[in-house]
Amino acid sequence: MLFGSATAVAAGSDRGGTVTRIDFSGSGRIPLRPDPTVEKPFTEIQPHWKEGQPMLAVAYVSGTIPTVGVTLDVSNQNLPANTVVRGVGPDGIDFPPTPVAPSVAGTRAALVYPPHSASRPFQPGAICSYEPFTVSWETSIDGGAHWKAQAESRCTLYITRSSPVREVPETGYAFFESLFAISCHNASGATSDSAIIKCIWRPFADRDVRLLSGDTLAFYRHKNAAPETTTGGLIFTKTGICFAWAHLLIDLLRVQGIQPHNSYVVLSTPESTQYGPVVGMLIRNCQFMTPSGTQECPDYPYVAAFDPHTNLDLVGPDVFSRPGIAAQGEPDPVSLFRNHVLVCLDGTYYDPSYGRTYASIDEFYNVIAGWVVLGRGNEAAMKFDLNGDGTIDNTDVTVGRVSNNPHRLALNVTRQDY
Ligand SMILES: [Ca+2]
Repeated sequence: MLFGSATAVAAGSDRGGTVTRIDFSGSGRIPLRPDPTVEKPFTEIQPHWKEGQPMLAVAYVSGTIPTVGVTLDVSNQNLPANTVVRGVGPDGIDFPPTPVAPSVAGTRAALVYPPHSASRPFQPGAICSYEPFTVSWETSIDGGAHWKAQAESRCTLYITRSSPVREVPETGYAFFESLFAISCHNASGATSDSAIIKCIWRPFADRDVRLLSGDTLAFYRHKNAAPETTTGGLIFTKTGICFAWAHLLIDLLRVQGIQPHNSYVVLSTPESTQYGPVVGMLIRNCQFMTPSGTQECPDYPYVAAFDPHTNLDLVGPDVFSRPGIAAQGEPDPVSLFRNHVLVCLDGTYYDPSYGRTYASIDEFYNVIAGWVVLGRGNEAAMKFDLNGDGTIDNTDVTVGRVSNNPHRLALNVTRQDY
């Protein structure tokens, strides 16, 4: 997905004049926050722009009327005291003609257009993203018979379908600009909940979920066991685990005023079996060689060492984690999990981490390559460096004992709000 240029500035000088300040207000305005940084995790974007600042982003709820005031810097054209200023915006959203007395300083004149409500509201019930929202500011010296374009204001403007669900910053859900960018950009024009869900899902299905900065978000980027479990953490670090990805999908709906209930579906593995504690489920694909542990553990006959760097892949001798199902930002993601989180919307199970959907939980078993329980194995007997320390010793070390039957164990399924 692509956004409009984020580096452009709010004012244009192509009409001879410039906008030196612009203010957005009105009861429908949504206070946006910049994407989180270490220094500024939860600041607000002030709804006004001054010359020299980066392009402003503002947001409103559909059906509300924006209020805008501007200051124009134009050449001194001997403008009379009863100069009339108006703004001509997109989609008939104009700002009414208003007399403004210029204040002249040498060859320049400043025109301060006080805050005025637009001539019409943003289209009710429809999502929109103006990238940018451009208003041409014009003057008339004959009471409105003739108009001269003086300057243009440009800013990014997001329109949500409904009032967003209230922020809960401590859970990582806040009005971050990238949330509005992804949500409003993809769902532009959508009105119904089901249409909005389909549109917002699109970048997930393409495995191309990007922040305003252009950075792609990832699931366990570089196979690091990233601890981020929330939308804020995912946006901040650009990598997160399945919990964060499920939060992100739900939060993109929440900014449109959609609050799905019991949609957060946690799949968890049983704690243990008769053979020992359960390590987790393997996600496809895995390569299974000849099983060497059939006698000790017939239900989990394959023996495998854990990747010593992540513990989240198997590295032989009987099972190798191989590239299989691509995840967000990772064509070859980690493959061993204790749990997983899906989002159930309109009866479909969305798997944001992988950009896949399932008609039922049963269908999810198709992506399971097998199950791993914790056991012990002897390196010398296996002729394999099971703990990855570079030597094969006559010692017992921790190994995985693996079944390649996706239905060997059953997932526990709980549905909740997050
Ligand atoms: Ca060893």
